[in-house]
Amino acid sequence: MLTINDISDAVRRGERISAEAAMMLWREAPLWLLGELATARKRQMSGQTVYYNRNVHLEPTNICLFNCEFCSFRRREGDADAWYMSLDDIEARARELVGTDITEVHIVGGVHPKHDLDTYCAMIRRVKGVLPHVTVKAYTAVEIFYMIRHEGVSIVEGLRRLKEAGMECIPGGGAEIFDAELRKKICPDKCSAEEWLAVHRAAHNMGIATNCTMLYGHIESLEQRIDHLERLRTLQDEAPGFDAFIPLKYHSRGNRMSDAGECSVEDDLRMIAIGRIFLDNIPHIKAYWVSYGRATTEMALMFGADDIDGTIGDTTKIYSMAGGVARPTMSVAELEAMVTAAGFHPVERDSHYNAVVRGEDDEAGDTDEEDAPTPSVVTEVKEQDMQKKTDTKTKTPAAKRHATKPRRSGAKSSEGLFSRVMSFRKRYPILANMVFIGIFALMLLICLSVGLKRGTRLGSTIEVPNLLGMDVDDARGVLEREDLQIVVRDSIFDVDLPGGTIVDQLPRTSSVREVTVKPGRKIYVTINAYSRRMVDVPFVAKQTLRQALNQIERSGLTISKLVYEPDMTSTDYVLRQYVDRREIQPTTSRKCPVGTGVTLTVSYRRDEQMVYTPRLVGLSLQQAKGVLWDNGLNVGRVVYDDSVEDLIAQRKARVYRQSQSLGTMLNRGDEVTLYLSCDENLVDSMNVIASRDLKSFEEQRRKALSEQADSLKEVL
Ligand code: V47
Repeated sequence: MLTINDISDAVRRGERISAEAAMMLWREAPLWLLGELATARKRQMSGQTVYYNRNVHLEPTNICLFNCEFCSFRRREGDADAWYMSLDDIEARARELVGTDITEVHIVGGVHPKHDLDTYCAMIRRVKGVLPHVTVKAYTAVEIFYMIRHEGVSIVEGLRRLKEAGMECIPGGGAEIFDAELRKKICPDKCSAEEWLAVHRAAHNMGIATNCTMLYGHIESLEQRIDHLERLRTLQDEAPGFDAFIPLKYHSRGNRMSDAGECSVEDDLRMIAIGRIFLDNIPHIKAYWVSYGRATTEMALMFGADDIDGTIGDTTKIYSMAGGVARPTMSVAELEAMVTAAGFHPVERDSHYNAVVRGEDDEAGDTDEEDAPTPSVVTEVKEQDMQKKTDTKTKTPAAKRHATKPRRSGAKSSEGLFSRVMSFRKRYPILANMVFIGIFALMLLICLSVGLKRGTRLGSTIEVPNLLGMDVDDARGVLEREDLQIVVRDSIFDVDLPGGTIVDQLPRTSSVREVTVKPGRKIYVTINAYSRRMVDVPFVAKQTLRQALNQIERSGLTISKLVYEPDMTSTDYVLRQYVDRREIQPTTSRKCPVGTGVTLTVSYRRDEQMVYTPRLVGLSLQQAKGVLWDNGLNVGRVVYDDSVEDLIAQRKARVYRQSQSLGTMLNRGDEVTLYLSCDENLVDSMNVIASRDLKSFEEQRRKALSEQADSLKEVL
């Protein structure tokens, strides 16, 4: 029989839990345990990071054809508080945002009877025309399904047109609750669960990332909640593309479901935690602060949420009209403070969960590194100021009197010294002036050196620790203890490495190369991303293999396999390309996670079927792969020796042996097994042998070629 302990152990081991287990956790697990388990799951998926973004919402109209029971936003045409923005109004609004630092405009509103697919596309175009660098996250699947059906086109065609207009991702709204009976009760006009899921499935297959939501805390049952989550999880298994799940707490003011009341904060925390634990394939859980308010959002971070949404700038009315946060706005400093207060590390993200790296000038309140007073100096100044204040404030009248009383003995001795100095000056004026100048110069020198030492801490330096392979959060702790700062500069994606692992650092340091810096300095690191960045798949067929390899590498994808096919006319010409066994056509617009493999079908003339095995010893795995592909061969098994202890060592390891030695004749497309080691002596000595082999191979080739040329001459 399933127990809470079994389920907890499974979650801690990073395993998936069943719907039954999720229900049991919800009903029976104490709140603290849910917090612990959801946090464990969160750590497995996004470390200590909590994301926020700089965004605005654009709600073009609140006039809506649909009439959902829970909606406080919807108005009928002609209602006194209905609004409608024309395309010009939308463009004017976008113009107001020029020069701000937002990265996302989230467009969502009522389903207006006069809007068709072209209107929706035009809205996006107007925004993108004015804000080309800002991501447009637009329209719920409900709006999309309506406009597509109204237009009489397929979902794929509708999405293609929206994407062409500039829509980059789709928000998660409109999901409400999937259960058909309940959906009929609370939002009878909206598209069905299957239609909502079909829009998201099609978007994912087209490489468009989306979010998903669930409206909870009204009249739904626990079974209906878990059923909703299960349908999301299944879709994500079949067609991955959800970036975040956003549980949306029902707000009861001003709508026809007010009698249902609102659920407790405990329910909110359980919802977030179960969402995090159950949806093990959705990278992020967003606690939408506009809906939850600040206090619950902060607590949500302890229950598995790793995103709190953005700055908003008082641009959405959906929640304020239903009793959520009124005039929602948060500054970056406030968002970051909320995350830090909960013990997590705030990271600004773009709409695809890439960390936004801003120049120092962009960072509000950031000062020039060289000019800024170092922390200890700032503390000293503050302490001196404090001392001054307490001196004047706290002195009693008696103490003040005491402070102004002349100190007799001291006064006497200083008077004596002064008159002796003056008489020396009278007697030897030149000498006295020289002595004064000397003393003054000495004092200036001392002041300068003390000042410089304080200002730049010239005296003290710190050895930069080697952070490669460390988790970014652990590294942050290490650097903070050393009085250094960490800045995540870039991210890569390696499926085999845990998210948050540091794969590069600047300045670099190693056991043979120590680097020292001044305290307070920034160490820039590149980490392995927690979730994959999506990139466009380039169309590379009808090009030479070399050109195709270059383009694939530049796009962030990799080669799965080269499949050779005989051809009458050419060798090393790409005939076709596939991703996940699906052929990519010139018109295919496909996005894939970074690092996805592309299979290329490549031509060869029968007389050019054979190739020589190239020299691979001494190369890293990445370099060896490139050389093999360049030579028309595939990578076979990759075998590491005992010196390669972890995934970071794998990146450093070099080939010391190859299954077919240099110069062996192989068929195009054959595989070569690579043996790698971190043992520098082993790699070096094998390299020496490989260099010798290369020399004799080249000599043999030269000889064979000249013999061929000679026999050709004889024939002629
Ligand atoms: O679909 C409407 C909900 C959603 C109420 O994808 C209500 O990043 C509670 O989906 N009480 C629209 N909820 C908002 C939305 C959203 C918000 C923030 C971020 C993202 C994202 C998406 O708001 C609707 C509906 O489920 N909603 N009325 C109400 N009274």
